[in-house]
Amino acid sequence: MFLLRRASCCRPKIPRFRCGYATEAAIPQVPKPSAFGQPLFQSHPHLVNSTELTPGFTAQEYETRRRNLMDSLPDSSIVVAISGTVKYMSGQIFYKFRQASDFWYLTGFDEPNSAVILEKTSTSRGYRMTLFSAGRDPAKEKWDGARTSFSDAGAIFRADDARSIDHFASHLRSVLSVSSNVFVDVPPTFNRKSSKFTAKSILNYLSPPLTPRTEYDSVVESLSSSKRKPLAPKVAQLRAIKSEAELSVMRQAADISGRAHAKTMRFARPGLSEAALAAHFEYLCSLAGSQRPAYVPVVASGANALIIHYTSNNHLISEGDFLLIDAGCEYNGYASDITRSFPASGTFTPAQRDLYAAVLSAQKALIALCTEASGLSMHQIHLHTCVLLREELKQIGMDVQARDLEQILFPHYVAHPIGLDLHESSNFDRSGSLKAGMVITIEPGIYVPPSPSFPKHFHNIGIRIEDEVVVGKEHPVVLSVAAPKEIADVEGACQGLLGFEAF
Ligand SMILES: [Mn+2]
Repeated sequence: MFLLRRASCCRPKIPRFRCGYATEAAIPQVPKPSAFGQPLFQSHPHLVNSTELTPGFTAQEYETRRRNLMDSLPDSSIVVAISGTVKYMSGQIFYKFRQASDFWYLTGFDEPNSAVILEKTSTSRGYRMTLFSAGRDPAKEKWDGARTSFSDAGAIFRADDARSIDHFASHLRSVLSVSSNVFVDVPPTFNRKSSKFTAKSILNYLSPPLTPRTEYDSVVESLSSSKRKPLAPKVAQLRAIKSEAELSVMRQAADISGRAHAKTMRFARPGLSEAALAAHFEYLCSLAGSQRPAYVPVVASGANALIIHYTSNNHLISEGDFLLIDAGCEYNGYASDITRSFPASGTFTPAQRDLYAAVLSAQKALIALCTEASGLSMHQIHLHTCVLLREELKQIGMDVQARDLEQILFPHYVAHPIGLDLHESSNFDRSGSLKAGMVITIEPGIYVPPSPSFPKHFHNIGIRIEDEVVVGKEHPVVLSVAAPKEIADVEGACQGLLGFEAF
């Protein structure tokens, strides 16, 4: 009795999101190991519900994405999307696999060494889908875990045909001859050395080589023709506007990260290492169901906060330090990205308070502009940031030139689109008007170097306040509300007055 009570009261609270916990009475009985290469309802009902293909998304959602993509392309087009590959840290030591974003967006299929070909047709579906994957291999699965069979892959992921990746090159060749436009991306990481995106890399990319060299070469020659067009800008147009399901998952990702920020404020204290705060944040996110950090976190104490991408995170926190944490988790495929700044002591000094209030005031004014009705572009919001920050600084006794602001005090951009990727910027038009359903960050900052040009009491303070904002027709919606931001709330979180415990 005693032991039982002790055990139950020591258990962690059940986190708010699906993360692998269930009450004992409701532990679903499923066969182990799984027969699939990724969590599905059949194998992981605690992660994927009966209406979903991947956590948070129905098969119909993926169907709609493919349909929208094919509808945006001219007749006689095909789309070729390639999976990610396992990346290696060193020798045979691999990193945890992460699927390529566009391939994931179009299929929901989470295995490496896979590809999909979509052929535009005049059928009611609008396209034909062929999914290529590694398929079952008991010898390899004994080492690396289950893979989805071709028949399951076809049925579950709604492919007209699902077959071995060994057939990819020959199938590609057969459809190339009857297509006028081939939308395909060469994986951008492949040819860093030469900085050239050659068509050859697409087939080299799939490893190990799966069909004879000669067959690759002939397909490559076809791909090199003028038919070939980049796929990423087309998919980016769709990815820029988030669906309700995407917004829901992004809110959960931001909620997990926001609560981890609040708890890490409580956990922080002078004498701890920056690394301990990073570890604490990542632990809390993982426990809440996040699959990985969305990026290497910045945990910067004192003057380290002046380094925008400070990620060594290995100094000790001193008494009186102001801290900057830029950290976010990835949850069910979607990134979150939040920055908070707070005093290590739990109480702002007058100088920290003045500078923080200036950045916060600008940040809130900028968020209010994130509407379709404003007619503004992301770039106009950036320009407005520079004006606002100068006005705010003037009010606290820092009268700075525009040049000093943009080159020294606020040297980075104020926003970037976010979604499956942390920075969905490469195909995003910064000068296009914001549209409802876009999600962007708003992240003004001020970083004061120890220069006689600036008031001494602000020296070595670095502040950034970053939220994720859904652009609305008339009103913006902040996804990252769980992370305390107002001065009273930040002090409350640090001092344990907001109801957030450190763990
Ligand atoms: Mn960011």
